[in-house]
Amino acid sequence: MDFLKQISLKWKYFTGTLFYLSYSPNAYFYSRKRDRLEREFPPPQTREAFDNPGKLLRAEPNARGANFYFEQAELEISFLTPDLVRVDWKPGIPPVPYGIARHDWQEVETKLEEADDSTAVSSDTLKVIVSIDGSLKFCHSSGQIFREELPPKRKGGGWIHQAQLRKEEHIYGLGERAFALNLRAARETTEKGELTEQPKTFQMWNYDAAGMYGVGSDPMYICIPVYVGMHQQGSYLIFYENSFEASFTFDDVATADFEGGELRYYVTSGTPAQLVERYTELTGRAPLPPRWALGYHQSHWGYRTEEAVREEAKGFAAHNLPLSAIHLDIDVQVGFRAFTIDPDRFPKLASFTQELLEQGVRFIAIMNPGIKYSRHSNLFLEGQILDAFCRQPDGKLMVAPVWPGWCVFPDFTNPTVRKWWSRQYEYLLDVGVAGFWHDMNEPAAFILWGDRSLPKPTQHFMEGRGGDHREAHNVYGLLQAKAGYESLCGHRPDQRPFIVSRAGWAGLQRYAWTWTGDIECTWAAMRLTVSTVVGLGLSGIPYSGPDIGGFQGNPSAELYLRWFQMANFLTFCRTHSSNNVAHRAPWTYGEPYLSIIRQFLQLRYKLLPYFYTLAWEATQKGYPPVRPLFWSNPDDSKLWGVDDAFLLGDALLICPIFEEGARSRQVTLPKGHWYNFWDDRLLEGSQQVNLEAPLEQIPLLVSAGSILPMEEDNQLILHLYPPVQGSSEACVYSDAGDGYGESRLDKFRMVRFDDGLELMWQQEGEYAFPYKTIHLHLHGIKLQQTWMDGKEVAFEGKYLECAKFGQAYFKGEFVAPELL
Ligand code: NBV
Repeated sequence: MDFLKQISLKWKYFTGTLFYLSYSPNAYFYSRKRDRLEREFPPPQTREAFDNPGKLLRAEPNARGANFYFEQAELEISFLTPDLVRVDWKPGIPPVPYGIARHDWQEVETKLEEADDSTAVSSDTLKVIVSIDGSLKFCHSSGQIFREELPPKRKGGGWIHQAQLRKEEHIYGLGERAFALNLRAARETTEKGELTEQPKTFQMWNYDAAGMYGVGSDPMYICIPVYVGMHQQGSYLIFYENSFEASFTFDDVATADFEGGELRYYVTSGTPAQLVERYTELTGRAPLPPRWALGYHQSHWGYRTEEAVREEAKGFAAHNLPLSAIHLDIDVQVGFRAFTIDPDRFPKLASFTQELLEQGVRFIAIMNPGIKYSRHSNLFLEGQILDAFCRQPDGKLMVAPVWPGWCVFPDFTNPTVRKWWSRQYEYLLDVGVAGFWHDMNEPAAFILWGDRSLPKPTQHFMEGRGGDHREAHNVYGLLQAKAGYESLCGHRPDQRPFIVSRAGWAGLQRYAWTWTGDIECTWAAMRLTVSTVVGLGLSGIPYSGPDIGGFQGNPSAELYLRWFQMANFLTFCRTHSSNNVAHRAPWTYGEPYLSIIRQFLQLRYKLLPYFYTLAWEATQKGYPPVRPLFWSNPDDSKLWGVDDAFLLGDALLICPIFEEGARSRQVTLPKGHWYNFWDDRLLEGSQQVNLEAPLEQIPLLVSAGSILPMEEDNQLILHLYPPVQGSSEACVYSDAGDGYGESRLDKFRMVRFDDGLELMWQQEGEYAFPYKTIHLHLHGIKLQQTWMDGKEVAFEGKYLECAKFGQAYFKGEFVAPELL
C-alpha cells in the first residue's frame, strides 16, 4: 500500500513538473517582452532632484496646521485629530486615496510657534518641530521626542525619507513579511557590541512567492508601507500613502526609498492598541465576517469533481470533525478561466452547493484576475468592448501568460472596470457559491527570469488621472477585492461577504481576508507564521492564517499536528496543499493525530463566541484578534522581540511547538497572572517558565481576570478565571451570525473579595439571548456557597447551571499562585 502511495506521489510530482514546463515557451517570450518594454519606457525622471529641501523660507498657518515653504520643496502639516498628523512633502504625483477610508475629520485646534532655527506646529497632544533644514521632530505635549526625521531627499520621480532609530528600537509591520516579528532583528550585536549582520532591506512590491517561500523571503504578496516603532519613549506608527515601488531598511536610521509619488505620510503615537485603532480609522476596519468563516476551512489544489468534494465533506462527517467551508482551486474551472466551474464535473452546482450547505459546509470558489486572451472567451470580448484591459504604452493590449495561457488583465484602477468585474460574480452567487478566493492578484505572471508581474510601464487609468504599473501594482489586488466585496454586498445584501485575497495594500481589511501563501513545509516556516500573522495584524489586517502543514511538500504527522494546534487559534484556519503533494486532511495521519486534531477543532468551535466577540471588537477598534505579547504591556521590553507565541484577544496566550519531538517549551509570561488552561495552575507573570507539551497539548494560558465564553449544544459556558486582585471586565457579542440584523452585548464584571468573587451581568441590544441554558465554570477557587440575585443556589464542584442573572456571588477559597 505504502509502495503504491509512493508511486502515485511520484507520478503526481512528475506530471506537476511537466505541467509547469509546458508553460515555459510562453514564459520565455513574456520575460523578453517585459524586459524590452521596461528598457524602452524607463520611469520618468524629474529635474528637481535634491539632497535636501533647502532652507526654510517661511511658514504660514492653515486650517489644520501649517504650510512650510523651503527653497526647493513645500511641506504641509495637517492634524486630522490631535494625535494623528498628515505630512505632505511636494513635489510629486499626489496619491489616489485608495488606502484611505475616512476623509471627514473634525476640526483640530493647532498653533504655530516660531523660534530661531525652527518652527513648531502643535495640537494639544502632539507637536511637530520643523527645522530650517527640513528635519522634523515629533514630540508628545510633554516635550518628549518620539521620532526624529532627517531632511528628505528627492531623486528621480520619488523620495528618500530617513528617520533616526534608537538603539533599542523595534520595528513591526510592513504588511506581510517572512521575517522575525521585529524587522530589525537581523541587527544582532556580539558581546563586544559589534553588529553581526547587515540590516535587511524590505521591498514594497507585491510579489508571488511562487512555489514556496521560507524565512527571509522578500518581498511577499502584501506589501504595505506602514510600520510601528517601539522604544523607551513609547511607540508610534507611520503610514506612507504612496503605492509606488519602494524599499525600506532599518539600520541606525530607517530609510524609506520611493520610486515615485509625493511624500505623504501619517504619524500617530500611543500604545500599540491606540496605534492600530487610529490607523484603521484612517484606512478602514474589517467588517464583521459571517460567523461560519471563523470555523475550519478545508482546501486542496486537486479536488476536480463534485464527487471528490462530496467525499471530502463526508470524510469530515465520518470522522466527527466540524467543517465550515471547502475551497475549490483552479482545477474545477474550465481551462483555468475566471468565473467558470466545469459543468461536466459539477453538473448541478446549485443543488450541490445546497447539499453542502445542509451539512453546514460552504462552497468557496477560486479566481485569478487574468482573462484568457481569446475571441472564444466571452469575458475577453465583453472587456474589449469596455476597454477594460491594461495596455502597453504603445496602446497594444498588455498580454502575459498565466494559467489559462496568454491573458489580459482588467484595469481595476478604472471604476467602470470594477463595476463590470463586480457583475461577473453574480451567477456564481446565484448558484450558492458562498465566497471567493482571489489568487494570483499581485498580479502574477509566468516568467523564466525577472519580476513575476506586469511590465512597469503598463498603463493604468488611476481613476482618470492616468499612471503606470509602478504606482498601480501594489493596489491591484486591493482594488480587485473592492470590486468583489461590492459585488457581494450589492447582489446578496442579506449576507456578509467572504473574500480571501492573496495580494493587497493598505485598507485590504475593508474587503477581504488573506492567507500567507505558498509557505514551505518545514518547522522553521511554521514558526514564521506567527510573525507573519501578527505583523499583518499590526498592519491593520486582522484575518489571516497559513496553509496548515505548508503548501508544497508532505509534512510529517507531527509537523502537521503542531501546525494545526497553532492555526487552531488563528482567525483563518485552513488546511491547504499543492497539487503535486499528497492529499492532506485532519485524518491523513491516523491515530493518535486524528483524535488530537478533533479535540482542538472542537475547542475552536466551542470558542466561537470568543472569536466572534473579537471579530466584533475588530469592527469597533481595528484590534487584530491575534496580537503580539507586548500588546497590553508595551513597557516591558523583554516582550518586544517575542515571536514564538501570540495572544488571542486579551484572555489567551498560545505557545505553539516548533520542533519535532519537543515535549515542553520555554514560555515568556507577560506581567500579571496566568492560569494554565490544561490544569488550572496559577502562574505568576513576568517570568520564563518551562511548560509541558505532550503531543495532545501546546502550552495555553489564560490571563487571570478573564471571562472566557464558550458554547456547546445551545449552552453558553462562561469560564471564570478570577483576577488576583481588583476587578476585570469582559463582554460577549452575539447576533444571527450573518446579515445585518439586531445584535446584543452581554457585559460582565468580575470583582474579587477576600472571601469570594462577585459577577455582574448587564445586557445591551435587541437580539434575543441565543442560548437555552448557562453554565458557569469557576477556575482557581474552591467553592463553598453561591448566590444568584440574592438567592442561594446549588453548585457541583466547580460548576453551576443557571438562568440569566444580574448579580452572582461565589464564596470560596482562592488558589494561590505558584512561582515555577
Ligand atoms: O491555484 C493554485 C495555487 C493555489 O493552490 C495556491 O494557494 C496559490 O498560492 N496558486 C497559488 C497558483 C499556483 C502556484 C504555484
